[in-house]
Amino acid sequence: MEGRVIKSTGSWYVVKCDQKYISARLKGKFKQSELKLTNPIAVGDWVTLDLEQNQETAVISDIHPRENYVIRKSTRKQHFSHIIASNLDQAILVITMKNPRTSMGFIDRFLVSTESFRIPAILVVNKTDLLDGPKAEEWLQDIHEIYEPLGYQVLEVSALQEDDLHEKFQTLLQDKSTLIAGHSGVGKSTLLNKLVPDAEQSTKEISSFSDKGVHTTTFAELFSLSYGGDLIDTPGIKEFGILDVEDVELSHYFPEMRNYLGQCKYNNCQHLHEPGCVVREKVEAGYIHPYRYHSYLNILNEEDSHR
Ligand SMILES: Nc1nc2c(ncn2[C@@H]2O[C@H](COP(=O)(O)OP(=O)(O)O)[C@@H](O)[C@H]2O)c(=O)[nH]1
Ligand SMILES: [Mg+2]
Ligand SMILES: [Zn+2]
Repeated sequence: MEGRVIKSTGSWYVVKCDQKYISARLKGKFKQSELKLTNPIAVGDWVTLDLEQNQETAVISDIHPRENYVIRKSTRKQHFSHIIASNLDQAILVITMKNPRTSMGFIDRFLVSTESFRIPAILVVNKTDLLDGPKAEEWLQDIHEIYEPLGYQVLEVSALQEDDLHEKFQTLLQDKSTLIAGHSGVGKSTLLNKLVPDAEQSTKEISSFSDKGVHTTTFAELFSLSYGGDLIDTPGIKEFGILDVEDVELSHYFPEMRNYLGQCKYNNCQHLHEPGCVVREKVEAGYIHPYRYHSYLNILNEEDSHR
């Protein structure tokens, strides 16, 4: 049998096979990739599984190669990584101006991550009902003006007040696997429950036979959309760690810098103070937004301090 892992609680996995949900586990040692992982199997993985004699539970015997995945550094084990989710078509970052405020720096870190994973990203501005006054208008305008020219779609919603979100998001979500991320409190669950009305219910049903008291709130979970496709909720993710991005590579993950990269005087230019740096010239000439360049410098600094 084949299926897709929709939930992981540590030792048990919930696998969706056709329309059925099966509790499955791994038996014995599992062949790992060259990555050092804390979780051998992740939400979004396609797996082969064999039913056990009771016909209710199954053993996972094989994992299909991942098309892509998002990963973060393990908080528990040094030099280990944790796969958050795999086989994604796109990622939505839910952002809010207030309650809580999402900083541009956070948005840019997220976008560097998705660029490095080669996953298209969309920004969904939530809680627009709370936005009024010139400050809010300016913030919203900045978001559109900075990110849309880079190829990131920006959508505005009020997950709390809008009731037609299922239809509003159909073109975007249909037949795709979409990861949903964002700070805690931005409204991911509220949005998810409008897009998958039975999400709360299905979570509870599946939980009852596999969880055994494990805290699942920090694990990702996959929910199926009625028009095809699915959403992967990622609670408890503060940010994706930017793994394996070398300093000289970082600018590759800023789409607005990519075009100029071959043009700097030095081919290992980090676009700081090097003479003949075309990226810096473009910042000064207004072709690259100063906020974005600022984020670039911050990420470069942070990454250095981790080494
Ligand atoms: N005003 C307003 N509040 C919202 C909106 N969406 C969600 N909230 C509220 O924000 C809080 C956090 O929402 P939740 O969905 O739990 O956020 P999550 O942590 O990202 O899953 C809840 O009290 C929601 O009712 C919105 O569009 N407008
Ligand atoms: Mg939530
Ligand atoms: Zn340069």
